[in-house]
Amino acid sequence: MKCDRLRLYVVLDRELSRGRGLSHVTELALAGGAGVIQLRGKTWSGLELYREAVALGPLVKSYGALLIINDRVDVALAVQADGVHVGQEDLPAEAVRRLLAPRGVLGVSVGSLEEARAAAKVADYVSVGPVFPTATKPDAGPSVGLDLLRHVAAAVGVPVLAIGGIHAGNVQGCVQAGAAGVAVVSAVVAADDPEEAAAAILRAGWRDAGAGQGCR
Ligand code: TZP
Repeated sequence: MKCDRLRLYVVLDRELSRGRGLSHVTELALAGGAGVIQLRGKTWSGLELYREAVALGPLVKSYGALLIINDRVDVALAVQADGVHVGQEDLPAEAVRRLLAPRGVLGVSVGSLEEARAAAKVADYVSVGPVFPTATKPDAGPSVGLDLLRHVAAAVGVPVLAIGGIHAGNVQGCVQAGAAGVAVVSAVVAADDPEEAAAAILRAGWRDAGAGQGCR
């Protein structure tokens, strides 16, 4: 996986897109520099997810970005997405790894060092969060802060993403703590101008960084 693409990872959320279609928001996020788009629809039917993923696939590919499906390995395989992202309550990462082709990208959400160490044995990246308080995922638990991000980034041999409450004003702290990238929902999906919001996060986070910072 080209690690630089992980710098800005946008997680789609229909509830936050202010009536704009997800394809439209995705196109703007990609134009602003997002390297990964995750389709997440926890309450959606398989058919809804499948249809949206089919629509997004060629668009994401045309920008050289990755399409990741949240949780639903079956949908990811059916649409030949680039990979799957699972949380601690989803199918175990080892089981997902067996289902995905060896080169399929596997991401795992973690909220502790132990979870990160376990996930890193099979995952291509882990996301740590919520780093900062967020209203987007009320069941995400208390924020874990930059210290845990720093510890995870130092402990595991795969790229680490920061997620939760991240925007252009705090992304630099995440990068300094060792994050290879940031995963955001509201800062891009709910922005007045998602393209500029995406570009602003990248400018703020990687102004001084060399290529590959935070990559393993
Ligand atoms: N996992 C941990 S926090 C979170 C997810 C999906 C939501 C992040 O949303 P936002 O709007 O970027 O704070």
